[in-house]
Amino acid sequence: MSDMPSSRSTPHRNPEWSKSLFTVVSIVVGLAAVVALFWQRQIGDAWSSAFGAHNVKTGTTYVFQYDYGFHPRHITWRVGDRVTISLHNQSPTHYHEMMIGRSFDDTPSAFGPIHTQFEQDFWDGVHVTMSHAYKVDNFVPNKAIVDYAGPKPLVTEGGNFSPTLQPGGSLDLTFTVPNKPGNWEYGCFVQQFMHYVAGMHGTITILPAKT
Ligand SMILES: [Cu+2]
Repeated sequence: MSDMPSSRSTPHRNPEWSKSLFTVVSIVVGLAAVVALFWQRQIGDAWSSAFGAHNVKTGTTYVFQYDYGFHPRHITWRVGDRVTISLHNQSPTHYHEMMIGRSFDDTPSAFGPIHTQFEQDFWDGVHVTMSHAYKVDNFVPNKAIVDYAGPKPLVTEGGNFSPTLQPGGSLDLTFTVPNKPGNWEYGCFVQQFMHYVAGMHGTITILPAKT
């Protein structure tokens, strides 16, 4: 019994010890918060891809190009909605384009087939208004019906509908989402598909018109 009081005889905690405990607890809580945030994002992404929790975009969708990717990586539109893609090349050094389509057109090369563009061009037959064109290297309208509001960029022939922006370039494409529901892809095929391979692509879900 004589040793009982001694085991309890710590009325004052060591202040150094509580300070370091506080630090450790803060770090653990901080890390837990970061992990939770990432986890939540993962779950969110997995949930949207598995169950199609669609955030239908109306009005303007800002699409940013960088070395090498697009932000956002997924867009959902609805047939019949009036929408604008506001495309911005954020790269300080590289040209980037944006094609929208399905499956690939292949060109043979010494290293095997190279995907040069999409086999099916989303923009075929679509009425598009291009505006605010700035630092556009060239633009291929392909089979889209294009109106130019403001400066008209250098228009070239051949291949999918695709604006190619210089570093810092931008433009707006306004159109009514055509009756082409389903899944589409967008990508940058610059430098023999290498931008695409490096991550420059995303997906578009087009929902049927509201009935
Ligand atoms: Cu690119």
